[in-house]
Amino acid sequence: MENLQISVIGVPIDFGQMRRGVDMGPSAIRYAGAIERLEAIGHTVKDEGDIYVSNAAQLEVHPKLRNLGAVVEACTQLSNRVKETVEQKKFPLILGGDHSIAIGTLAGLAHHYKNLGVIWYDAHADMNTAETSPSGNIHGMPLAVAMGMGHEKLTNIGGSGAKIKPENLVIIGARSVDEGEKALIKEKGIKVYSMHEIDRLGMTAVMKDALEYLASRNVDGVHLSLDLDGLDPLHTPGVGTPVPGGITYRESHLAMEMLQESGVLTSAEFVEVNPVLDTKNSTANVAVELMGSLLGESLV
Ligand code: B3U
Ligand code: MN
Ligand code: MN
Repeated sequence: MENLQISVIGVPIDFGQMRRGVDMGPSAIRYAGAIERLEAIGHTVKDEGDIYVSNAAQLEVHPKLRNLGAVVEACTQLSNRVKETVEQKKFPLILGGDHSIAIGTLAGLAHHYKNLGVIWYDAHADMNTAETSPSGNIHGMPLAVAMGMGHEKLTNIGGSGAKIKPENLVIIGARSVDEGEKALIKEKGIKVYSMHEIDRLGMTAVMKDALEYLASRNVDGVHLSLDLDGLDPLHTPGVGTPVPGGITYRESHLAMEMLQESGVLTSAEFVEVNPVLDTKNSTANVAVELMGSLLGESLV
């Protein structure tokens, strides 16, 4: 396995949804030993600290795009940091924060990767716009924004236009998808491995197919965006919107190991860890264990 230069960037934001505390995700993940774990594999790890996000309650009342200004500010900073990290030939590892931060991550990656593959590991499709969102929460919108849809303050982060192509995206673990998102998935022909496919085919076949699909698209990099609510809440209870019937702990390790084996991964983010909703920091612990499998830890 190749030893990487990993840059860890924390994004302590909870404004993309309504439950406070997910801004403590980066601290919880560090506390769970992320840096040491990756160093033990043999990687050179630099903790770049957190980007600055004011944790003051936002005054902005925008019922369809909650805390828009704060999200734009954080994602703009993150986009620049991710862009610089890639330019320095380092591997960006982003710690959330709620999933709205993926808007910044993907905008930063898009400066370098013109045909990026994205693996979205999540119970949700995160493909709403202000018009289709049932909640007004921006953490349910990052994939729509990255495909160039939504408020222009969001789609213009890191430059105007789409940052990823719908045909270069795979979603794994979906089981709570809104009507507007279903219509968009159909319209764009997006590859989704819902819980149905995972149950029916098994995770081995799902990952094999997903990786073959991305390879057939000739992607120039692969980003993993892992929302801890993709797993079953039995394993990762510390998330804002748990959905029962999710991916198991072992299936998730297998998915990470297969992604590592493929050798195509170029960046990753772990989001939605909310230690306030947790006991004994268990969700951050799982995040760090999965990071180990993703980045080359061997079992024997
Ligand atoms: N699809 C719903 C719920 C949701 C999305 N992402 C999370 N929850 N974590 C929405 O609000 O857009
Ligand atoms: Mn989710
Ligand atoms: Mn998500």
